Amino acid sequence: MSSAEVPNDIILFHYPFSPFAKRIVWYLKLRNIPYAECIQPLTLPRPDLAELGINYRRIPLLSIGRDIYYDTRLILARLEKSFPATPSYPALSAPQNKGLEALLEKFTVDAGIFSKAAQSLPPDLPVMKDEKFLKDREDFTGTSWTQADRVKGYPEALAHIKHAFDILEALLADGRQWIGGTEKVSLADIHAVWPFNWIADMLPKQAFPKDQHPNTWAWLNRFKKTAKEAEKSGKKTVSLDGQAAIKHIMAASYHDQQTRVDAQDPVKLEEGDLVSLWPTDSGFRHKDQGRLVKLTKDEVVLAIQTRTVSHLHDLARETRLTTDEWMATLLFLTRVGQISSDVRQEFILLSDVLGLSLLVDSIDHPKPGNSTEGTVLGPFHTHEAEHSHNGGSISQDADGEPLLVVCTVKDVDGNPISGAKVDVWETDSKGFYDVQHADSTGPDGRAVLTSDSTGNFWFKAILPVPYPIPHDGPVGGLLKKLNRHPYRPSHMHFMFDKSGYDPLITALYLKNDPYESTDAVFGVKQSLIVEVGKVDDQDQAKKYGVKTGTSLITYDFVLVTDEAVRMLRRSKAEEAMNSQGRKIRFIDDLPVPDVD
Ligand SMILES: N[C@@H](CCC(=O)N[C@@H](CS)C(=O)NCC(=O)O)C(=O)O
Ligand SMILES: [Fe+2]
Repeated sequence: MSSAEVPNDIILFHYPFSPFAKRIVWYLKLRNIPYAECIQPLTLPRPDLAELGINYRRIPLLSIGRDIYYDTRLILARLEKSFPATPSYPALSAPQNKGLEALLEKFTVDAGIFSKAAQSLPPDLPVMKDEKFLKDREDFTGTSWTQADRVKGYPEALAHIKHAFDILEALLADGRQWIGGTEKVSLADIHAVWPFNWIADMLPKQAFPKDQHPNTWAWLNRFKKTAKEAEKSGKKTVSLDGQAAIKHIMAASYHDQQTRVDAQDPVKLEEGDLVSLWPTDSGFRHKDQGRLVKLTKDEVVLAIQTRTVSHLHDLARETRLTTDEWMATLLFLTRVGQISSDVRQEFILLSDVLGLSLLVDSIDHPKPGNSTEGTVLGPFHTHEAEHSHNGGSISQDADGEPLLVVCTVKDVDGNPISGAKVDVWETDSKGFYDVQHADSTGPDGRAVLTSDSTGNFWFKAILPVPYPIPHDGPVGGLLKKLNRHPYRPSHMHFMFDKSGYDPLITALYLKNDPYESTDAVFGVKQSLIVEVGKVDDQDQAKKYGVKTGTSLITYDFVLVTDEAVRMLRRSKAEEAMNSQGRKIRFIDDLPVPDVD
């Protein structure tokens, strides 16, 4: 598929400062092959690429249809194959020079000229004063880019580059116009020219004086002029923004239909294997994962899928899903969407009754044994609650049984945490949250409090009652089919927020509730069950401004630091994967299967 906006279905992802990208730009321009481009930022992040599921960080990349090619060597080989010479796309490669082309490519890509040139970038270049750029390139090369370390490397880098200039000068010594001895510019020139052109533009001229390399300088200028002319006379390149590029790629078809996995390849991989792939020279910290589609001596092709997609496919494979079953699922999900609104969130309910909300919470917010466990958020938290002071009442429901709640917030060592933001919410005495009343006039049964200097907070509320989750919609229908009731045991929700600590979303459940062990959303945990007491002495009643005999809940909440949770999340991931006999590695804190 090709459209007017994306000529030849080609999109080049690059930025103008990249000498590697120039190889491709020159090639396309000199061969008169029209294409589109999508300009990328000079440093990470590159959200367009991330949205395409690409981790590879090097520039340029080139898409043809739905296939995305990494690395200029592969891109050029692919373009040579896909665009054989025609009168409109004149040949650039000279058959008699194939060997020289290969040698020159090896020389400029693999002999380290680019990295030595990058090492000798002059300190007065604007990017070299940009901390963000320097940090970004440290990630790219895995080496230090501090001024001090760079200065140390200059002499060796310059000597290396000078040696490379000498080799070019020798190749051009017989006075030839083009490096392959051709009449016109050829692919051999493109393979040779790009790092030297970059160096010539960038480094002070006295580093490589013209009189020492006269033929090289003349050839560089000749190339530049020829490339410029080709650019002027050819079609203007179409520029796409990221979204347009993504849209085009996702709607395109695969360009390369000749996929096969070479069984003789020493890596012994099979089609469909989950594979990680990364460059070994630079940008090696950014690894892609995908299913192996093609493996030949020159090419590895992966089908990049997000894990959700590959697991969804596995679900279908494993359960031998029928067309009817899948259609019923889609119609069910459609109904879940249709009934949802600003005040009704059927998807959260669905996630809750499937036990998924609780599972996700326990994976993402694991809690060490001595801290308060989390539980489901549920669909009824809002951001409308008013700020309340300690001792205030959060409920205006006169039918509710008065309740005093007195709590502390501490860290795992028992130190009080002051200034923690505490969100509290509960239903009215009929089991409905404020947002469920069509005639609701504002927040009720909810408040935002702040723990005081001793880590205490307290408020007046009403005794929670059991309530059914909304069950007049598709989720209710599902529960019925499963012979499950829709009730949640009596509870009150709490959410804690304090910088440096892992956010805690939890709830307290009343002991001896009839639904204690059959909660429709699996939220109850032993450690969160509380016994309701009574305010029994006068002093206490006075202190909190309640009558003696008022119901009382007390609880000591314990928060854990972000860092402790991060460590625990990691060790639990390792444990979970190892117990399934799977080897994993961590990439950006996410466990991914390790293949070697
Ligand atoms: N071997 C790769 C090298 C590409 C490369 O190193 N490109 C540089 C820009 S010239 C790069 O990616 N720099 C880091 C970045 O832009 O993220 C190729 O031929 O495409
Ligand atoms: Fe609730």
